[in-house]
Amino acid sequence: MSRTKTDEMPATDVASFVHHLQSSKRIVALLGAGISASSGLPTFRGAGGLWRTYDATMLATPEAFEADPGLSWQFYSYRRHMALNANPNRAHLALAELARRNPDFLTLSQNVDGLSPRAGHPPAQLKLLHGSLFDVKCWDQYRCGYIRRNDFTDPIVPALGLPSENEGLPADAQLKEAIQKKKHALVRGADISDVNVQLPSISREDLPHCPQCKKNLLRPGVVWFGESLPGDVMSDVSDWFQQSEQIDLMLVIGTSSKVYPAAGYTQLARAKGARVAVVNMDRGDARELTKRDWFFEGDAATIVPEILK
Ligand code: BV8
Repeated sequence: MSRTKTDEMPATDVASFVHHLQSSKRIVALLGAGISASSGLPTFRGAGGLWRTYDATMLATPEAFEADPGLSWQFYSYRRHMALNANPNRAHLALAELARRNPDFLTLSQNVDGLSPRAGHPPAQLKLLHGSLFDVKCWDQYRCGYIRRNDFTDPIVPALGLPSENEGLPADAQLKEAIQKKKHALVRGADISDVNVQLPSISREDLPHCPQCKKNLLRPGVVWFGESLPGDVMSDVSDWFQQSEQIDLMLVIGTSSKVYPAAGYTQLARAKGARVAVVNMDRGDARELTKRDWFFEGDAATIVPEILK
């Protein structure tokens, strides 16, 4: 947290937060990878963060998919596998409960892991800003437009099955290590064929293909860097903000607030009067807080159910 004058330090006591929550009507939450950390899913930039080794801006892009769809699909198939084997935690459940209690509460999630929907969060009050690992769509949305939602098959095609556990290193570690080597090659723009990785390079015909146009590959239904957020989601969110005369509270849970336009919603809420409560393991990611706000340091899975009960 950037050092502000002491009289502007945010509150840290739950009592004053609960008092404000009880008198709040219009509430909005922005979720990031940190809310799913306790479900066993690595974050992107935190300690041991998944992307610390993979570098998001290289793998989560259309260019990376075009350069090596097999590598991209192995990265996403691995994350689908991990998310399917994870469970929503008490923070996901507490937010779903708050949505059921308060129709004026809206959750904006940057996460693609499917844990908020699986927590029973009312769908009309949950906006997945960056799509979902479990949506798959034709590479060519312009000419074909095929999209399949809630595809939980794991692996999505046999060729994407994780290397079997009995080949020495646990499959996940082996896959991560191999992808990392290949990723460095991608970053360097080197010819990845000269990168000796254990990762089986998957031929194009073994990757998921679009059943509609029968021509293009299917791609993960997530929003990559440089891509616009889904138009329907963006207009729902802007409608919600426009309909909000005043916003009473914004919860910012488990996010480094580095990715836009998602991170920009906090300022939008402030402009409508919102007081902000940040839940994060790292003070450094709780920025621009004033004495009107709160900062709760620690694990979202522990703190969120506490402060929302
Ligand atoms: C857009 C899906 C415009 C994929 C994700 C050049 C061209 C175009 C745009 C840009 C550009 N340069 C910059 C931009 C903008 C860019 C951007 O913001 N870049 C950043 C890096 C600066 N944004 C975009 O590209 C967006 N699109 O702007 O389009 C446009 C308009 C017209 C035409 C063309 C383009 C699209 C961004 C979406 C990218 N996709 N995900 C995938 O997942 O593979 S983003 C990805 O990062 C995830 O969704 C993730 O959720 C999100 C944000 O990260 P966090 O969730 O915050 O995770 P992180 O690890 O960073 O932090 C975790 C936090 O939790 C930490 O604070 C940690 O302390 C805390 N924590 C850890 N454990 C716990 C915890 N807290 C509590 N409890 C714990 N236990």
